[in-house]
Amino acid sequence: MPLDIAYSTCPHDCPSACALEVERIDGERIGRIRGARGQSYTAGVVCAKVARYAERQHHPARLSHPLRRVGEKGVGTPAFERISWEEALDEVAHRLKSAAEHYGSESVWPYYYSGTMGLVQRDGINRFRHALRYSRESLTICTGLADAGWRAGVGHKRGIDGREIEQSDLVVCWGGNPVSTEVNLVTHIERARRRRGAKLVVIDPYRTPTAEIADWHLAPLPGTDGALACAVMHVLFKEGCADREYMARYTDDPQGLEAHLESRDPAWAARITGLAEEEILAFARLYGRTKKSYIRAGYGFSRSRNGAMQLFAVTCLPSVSGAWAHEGGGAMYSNHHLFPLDRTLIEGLDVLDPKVRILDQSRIGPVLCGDPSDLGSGPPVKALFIQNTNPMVVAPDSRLVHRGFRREDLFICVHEQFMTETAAMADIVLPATTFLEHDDIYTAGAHHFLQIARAVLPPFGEARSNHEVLSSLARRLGVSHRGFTMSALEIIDWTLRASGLGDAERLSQERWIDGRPPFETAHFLDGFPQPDGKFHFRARWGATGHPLPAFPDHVDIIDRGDAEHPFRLVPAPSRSFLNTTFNETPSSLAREGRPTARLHPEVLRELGIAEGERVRIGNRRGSLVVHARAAAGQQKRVVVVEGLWPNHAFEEGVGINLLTSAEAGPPKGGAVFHDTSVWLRPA
Ligand SMILES: Nc1nc2c(c(=O)[nH]1)N[C@H]1C(S)=C(S)[C@@H](COP(=O)(O)OP(=O)(O)OC[C@H]3O[C@@H](n4cnc5c(=O)[nH]c(N)nc54)[C@H](O)[C@@H]3O)O[C@H]1N2
Ligand SMILES: Nc1nc2c(c(=O)[nH]1)N[C@H]1C(S)=C(S)[C@@H](COP(=O)(O)OP(=O)(O)OC[C@H]3O[C@@H](n4cnc5c(=O)[nH]c(N)nc54)[C@H](O)[C@@H]3O)O[C@H]1N2
Ligand code: SF4
Ligand SMILES: [Mo]
Repeated sequence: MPLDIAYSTCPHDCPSACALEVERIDGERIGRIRGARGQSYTAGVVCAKVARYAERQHHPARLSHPLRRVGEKGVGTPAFERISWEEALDEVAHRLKSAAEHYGSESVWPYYYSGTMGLVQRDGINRFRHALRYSRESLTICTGLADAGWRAGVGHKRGIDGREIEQSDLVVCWGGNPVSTEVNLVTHIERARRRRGAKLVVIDPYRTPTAEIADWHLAPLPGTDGALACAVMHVLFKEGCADREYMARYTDDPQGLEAHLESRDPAWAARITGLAEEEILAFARLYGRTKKSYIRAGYGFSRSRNGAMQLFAVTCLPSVSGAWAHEGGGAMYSNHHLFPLDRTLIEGLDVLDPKVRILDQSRIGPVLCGDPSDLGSGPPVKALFIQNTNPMVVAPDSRLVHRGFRREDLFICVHEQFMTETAAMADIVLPATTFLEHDDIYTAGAHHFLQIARAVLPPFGEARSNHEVLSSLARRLGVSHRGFTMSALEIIDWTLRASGLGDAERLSQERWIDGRPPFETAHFLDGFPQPDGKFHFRARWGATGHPLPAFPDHVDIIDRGDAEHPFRLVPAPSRSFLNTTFNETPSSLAREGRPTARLHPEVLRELGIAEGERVRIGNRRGSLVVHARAAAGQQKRVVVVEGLWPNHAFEEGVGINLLTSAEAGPPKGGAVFHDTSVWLRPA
């Protein structure tokens, strides 16, 4: 059978955005997927779940035609009947229109996230929203807190090129688990270890697969990294490892910072973090004496009420040591704003009305349940149109989310590839194409490439792309915006040209553009992207009425727990699922086993639970049962449940986000998944 290699880009919500080479069989099916060798960040490597993407692409449960729910909500496929695209689109258009007519346009909430990271297929929903004055969405669930923390000091969402890690002598993975969540980073770290004997330090509350391969694992309590970072800086100042010349030139207030840190010594941080004082001191000395030190800030330690501050505090380290100035030195969080892309056409910024209300995506539970602090003076949400996300599982405080989705007066349309637990709540379900079946362009969190992926397969069944569906609805709703008359490729072409980045034809041929800036700019030696050109030790948080101070610190606003809730839950990502994507493929399910709590061996003993037995975890929001597993390398108070399992994988049908809070982290919102105190009992 004829086999050829097609080029693509991984669309999933993963910093790596790998350049892919896809085996194509008969032009209809795919075989194995490999990482492109020629793209120097991907460097020929992809994760196991995407290597076997054929399992997901050709999964027997892919949605192939539009469906109308005729049975109970939440049951899934048996509760739906097949309908035509015409019927489905007519009904959705009718229901959105009637909600807007009766309750105002803000009663419609187009709700999305990053199931695909393709700019056209992901963000086109904003053009639809703005053209119809539907409620806006604040994208807080993943990056809200981390963005605020990074920007407070550095100013702009770009960092030191991961390819420079080859030149580093010390790599610190801080609150991230790249072995599971961003495998390509490990390629570059391993090169530095092999070639230069670089050290790898992992800072994570539990022994992740990344901690297992590290030279050194520091396991603080969740939500205490601000204290650790301050103590490290305290030592740098005390022991002559602070680069005063660098700070005088490139930072705003080094004297103020030094005075502020005077009282924040390792003994103070040891009390807060639960680490030993000597450990903190030794790490500070290692960091302070290594100029080519590269901090890879993950998202994990930003998912706390004090998360923006935690990330900010860590970005201050290379500004005290001066590591930013050295090749292989500095820090990295995300590069999503590296390319100055003109997003006007994709997102319909020309028709955005800033007066339209903004709803917080992480608070979808409270929003749907009518919380006045979310709705403001606007109407209740009466219609949801969902693409690219699975809030019935991924959003915090599931109890409220589920109650909201069960409302009989709420119209729900879900455009999906699978009958997710969110789709099962919909009135109309529309089948979506995968990245192999539509065109798009991609920036990346972790690297410096802008990439394209052209469709390499025909759409499965009757599946249509996000762009096609939005265009058909827009026509039915009388929207005249030109974006809805163009193809995805025409939008890509316009966007590239308007951004001075060539055109679609050229990018299709070249596959990627390397946007690495010159060394001086990349390392902020021509100034930090702040109004005064300096790194800010004094954060201007850009919002009022929040509890974050200006200087880096431990801010004690976390859910610390109490006598009734002595444990701290970390519901971290698993290796074989990507959020909830892949939690439907047989090999991922087989590798992950079942929902499991990792507990300190002494805690198991104290609870009288044997390895593999059931344990109930709960707090004021509810409780659920998982199986226990003894895990060394974490503090006694820490409980880890890797996910994201479907709700139905739990005995009582509700998943881990039953326990997490929908409280918005300061300064401007953000989900606080890893900031949850709980109790444990034998089940
Ligand atoms: N296989 C796989 N890959 C993924 C994903 C997935 O679910 N599975 N998800 C994708 C997405 S959407 C994202 S945003 C990224 C996320 O990838 P990461 O940047 O790795 O961030 P998190 O997944 O939130 O958490 C990572 C680690 O942070 C730790 N952590 C939690 N709280 C704290 C804390 O207070 N301090 C410290 N030091 N560590 C803490 C957790 O224990 C966890 O090991 O990965 C992407 N890639
Ligand atoms: N407990 C806990 N909860 C978490 C996290 C955690 O660490 N712990 N992580 C949080 C984070 S970081 C994130 S980013 C969120 C992510 O949560 P989600 O954004 O909901 O991510 P997924 O679960 O992968 O859902 C994406 C959905 O998009 C669909 N999809 C993919 N491509 C397309 C397309 O082209 N068109 C359409 N219409 N659909 C498509 C997929 O089939 C999938 O069902 O979860 C958050 N929730
Ligand atoms: S590592 Fe991330 S970007 Fe690369 S193939 Fe896997 S999911 Fe996709
Ligand atoms: Mo995320």
